[in-house]
Amino acid sequence: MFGRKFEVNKLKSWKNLEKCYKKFAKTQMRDLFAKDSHRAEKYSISLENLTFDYSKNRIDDKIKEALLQLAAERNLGDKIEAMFAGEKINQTEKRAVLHVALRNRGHAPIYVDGKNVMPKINEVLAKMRQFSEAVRLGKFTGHTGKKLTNIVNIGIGGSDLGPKMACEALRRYWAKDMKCYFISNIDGTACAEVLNKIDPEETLFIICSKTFTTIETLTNAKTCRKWLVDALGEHAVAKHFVAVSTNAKEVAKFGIDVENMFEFWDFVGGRYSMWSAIGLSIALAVGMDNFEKMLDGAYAMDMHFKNAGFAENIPVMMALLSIWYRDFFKFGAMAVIPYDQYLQYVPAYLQQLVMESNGKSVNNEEKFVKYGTAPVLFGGAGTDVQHSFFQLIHQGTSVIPCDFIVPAISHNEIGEHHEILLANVLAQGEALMRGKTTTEAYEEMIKAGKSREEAVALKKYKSFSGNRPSNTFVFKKMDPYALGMLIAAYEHKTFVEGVIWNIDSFDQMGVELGKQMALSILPELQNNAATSDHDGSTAHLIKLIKDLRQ
Ligand code: G6Q
Repeated sequence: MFGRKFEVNKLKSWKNLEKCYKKFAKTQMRDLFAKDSHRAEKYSISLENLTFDYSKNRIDDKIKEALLQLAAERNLGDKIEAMFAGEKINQTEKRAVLHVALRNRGHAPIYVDGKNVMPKINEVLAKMRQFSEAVRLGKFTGHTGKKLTNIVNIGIGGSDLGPKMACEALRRYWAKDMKCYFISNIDGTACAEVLNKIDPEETLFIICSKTFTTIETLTNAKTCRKWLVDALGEHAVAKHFVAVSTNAKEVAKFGIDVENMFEFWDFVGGRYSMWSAIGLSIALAVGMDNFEKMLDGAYAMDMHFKNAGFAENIPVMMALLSIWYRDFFKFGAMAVIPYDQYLQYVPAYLQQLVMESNGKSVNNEEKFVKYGTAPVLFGGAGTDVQHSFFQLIHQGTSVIPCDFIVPAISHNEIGEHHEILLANVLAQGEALMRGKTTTEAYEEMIKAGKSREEAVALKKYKSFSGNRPSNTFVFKKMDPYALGMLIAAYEHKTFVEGVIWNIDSFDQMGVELGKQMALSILPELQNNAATSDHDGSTAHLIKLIKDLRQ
């Protein structure tokens, strides 16, 4: 849709960045900090009470300028406008990309194919409010009249990770008697372990599936339906099952009254859908007011992204730094470490957002790209991960830029816990940046009373190369508004990266091949049909498993 044929790595700004890299690669951040006492203020951006500190990165003003030139040369501004205007920027699927419309709290019209999408969006939000309030107040009850207090979200991928992450992030806002469960995996264990814990009379199942054809979700939904019908009878289904989908026909076919269906649209990508009715479990758990506060936070980030100059734009700077490391330093991975137990599912959520959106090798001009696209993203909650993979982050042979996320105030200010947590996140960023030279390591050991011989023998093991980048997000407290801001920032970062890499961040064709092949293997496992057309290893594994199952 953007018309021009070109290759990103031939752009003038790209070539310039290659030169910048050569000159700058050895520069030490600890020297940059020593030279400039205002570096932290200079390289921080605040939006309300959220601050993005990117000062511990291997950049200076010149590099920043060169990165901004790349954004300009890729016409980023026009592309942001195109997304917000509802243009069909998902070019392989010929769809608009309008998760921003779902949280368009200013309610200005947004048109797709000449039709304003806002009235429908607001209608569904109103329906979510009505339904979630009725359930929470015990007005909409189960078949036997009991209050519905177990919410079971059945979905997978984009229909699971967002609601699961957000429900956990906002656990402190759950109604006292409400409990949320998530079933995604086709592994029967996922279903069994949830069903073992709950009472059918008090359970509401939300089947979340954009297409309503996903085998895992439909299989799990059928199992749960049977479990409920066995306990309460066929008539109970209407009171215990609702669906969130774009596919009314399949919803009806499954046996759910379309009255109990919450609609969304093909301009909402699965991994961008937690702001739609896919977030119904969030609304049920924390209440619609809080759900809307989450939308408000995302809207604030949307407006910042749309209107702030690129040099002062959080998602734009996040993306440019990521590209700097991925394509010029050739770092292949990044880590996201929230220092907040409630954010423990954020890395898993971002894994899908980043790797499914930008894990691509063909550009928008049907050419294989000649540069790196999405890095591997992994992470986990601090401080736990300091005691697992941080060894590699500090001293491994790969440099892995980190994002640290931390609220200044905890929901659980117990004794010194939060101060210790805060000290740890700050220490990690500082240690990664500064490192420790062999001389420093040696002197430290001597001071601590080690013999010279021992200190010499250990000084390399105890040294840290440092110069390892990190960003730090600090905000006041993990509330719905802050969560909305944070997640929207990562969404837009992902979009900017896709624009610069000239790839479609909104399709996911890479997940198809495995699905397709599973369908062909299934009958071979179920019947005694001979294995056909597989490589030797797969055929061997099929036989082995069949033998073991007999
Ligand atoms: C997300 C992907 C994918 C999708 C799941 C579930 O962007 O498209 O993760 O969300 O495959 O799809 P359904 O919602 O259609 O069941």
